[in-house]
Amino acid sequence: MKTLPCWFMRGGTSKGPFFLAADLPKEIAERDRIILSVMGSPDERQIDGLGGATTLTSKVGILSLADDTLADINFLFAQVSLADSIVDTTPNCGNMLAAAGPAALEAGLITAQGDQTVIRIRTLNTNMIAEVTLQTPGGKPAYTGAARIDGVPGTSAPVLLNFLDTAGSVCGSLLPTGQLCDVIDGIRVTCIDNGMPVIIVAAEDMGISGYETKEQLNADTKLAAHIERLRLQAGAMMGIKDLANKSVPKISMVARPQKGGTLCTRTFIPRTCHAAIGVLGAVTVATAAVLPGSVAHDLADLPGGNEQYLSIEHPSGELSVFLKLSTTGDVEQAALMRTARLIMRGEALIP
Ligand code: NQM
Repeated sequence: MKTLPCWFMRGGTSKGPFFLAADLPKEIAERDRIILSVMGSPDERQIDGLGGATTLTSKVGILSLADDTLADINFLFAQVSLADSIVDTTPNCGNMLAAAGPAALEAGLITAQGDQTVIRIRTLNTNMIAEVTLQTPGGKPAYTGAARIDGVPGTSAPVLLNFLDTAGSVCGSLLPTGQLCDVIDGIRVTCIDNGMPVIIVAAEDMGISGYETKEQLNADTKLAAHIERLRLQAGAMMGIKDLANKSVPKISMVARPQKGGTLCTRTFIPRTCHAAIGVLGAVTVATAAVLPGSVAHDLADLPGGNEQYLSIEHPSGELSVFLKLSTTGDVEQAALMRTARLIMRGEALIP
């Protein structure tokens, strides 16, 4: 058996093993063969690996030291397919990003700066830099505290994510079709990428209320087929290639807020409904909400002002996104809070 040092982390509402790039093969096909074996893919149950048999628990983080002064560490996120031998490193994952700092400290890649540590992390997926603030009392990442996020039981230490350059992460521009709103098969859509390529559509236009449970939506095979048709068309208009093998764009179906928040969402990532909403998915939906003329703007109950906390409602609660707008109404900065935890450390074994 080959042995691979491994830190199994929860980051926000996702979890998965973290590895050091130096411990993995450089050759991508060989690297992916090892990742698939560790996770137990392809297999919907991932019975022969560490994967948790859902998209949110079939994720991997790969860490290395940055070789420039803009970042401290590099983080490559990999979405591992359950059904196929696919390791997709196209998009970012803001949830796994929340675990990248603690994992880098645990692995000894970097050291803490005091009771609080600020790390600049480059996501190699899209070459985006985030400034991440961790609690590190006694030089170690804290996993206890009063911070609470919907979708995770209990409380923990906060991990603050400050995104510095998210626009056009995968697609190259914030509005990849050049429009705030397009019409596909008679349905108004907003195609947008502020950290995650997302197609935003009014839930009502997809024949749902937008307040259904994740289980109800996942059982709706007609809706799934409609979403995939829309995704293939909108994805091509967004310039994304090889859509069948990609985990982007996601589709967020939006409705008026139901629980005092800004906007209600049900997000497919992209073939099953998210139990909550992805971090950068939420940043992207929040960004659309502040842009007059977008599908999201029409349904949003906006707090207003140049610095806004937008509460993005989702099936298991809400995710608050802080947006700073320029005087011309462009989104200049996005930030939010997550929590993370080291669950296990040891060695993954590969036959
Ligand atoms: O959008 C799910 C998640 C994600 C990605 C997904 C994420 C993000 O909840 O930044 O966090 O949309 O596939 O981990």
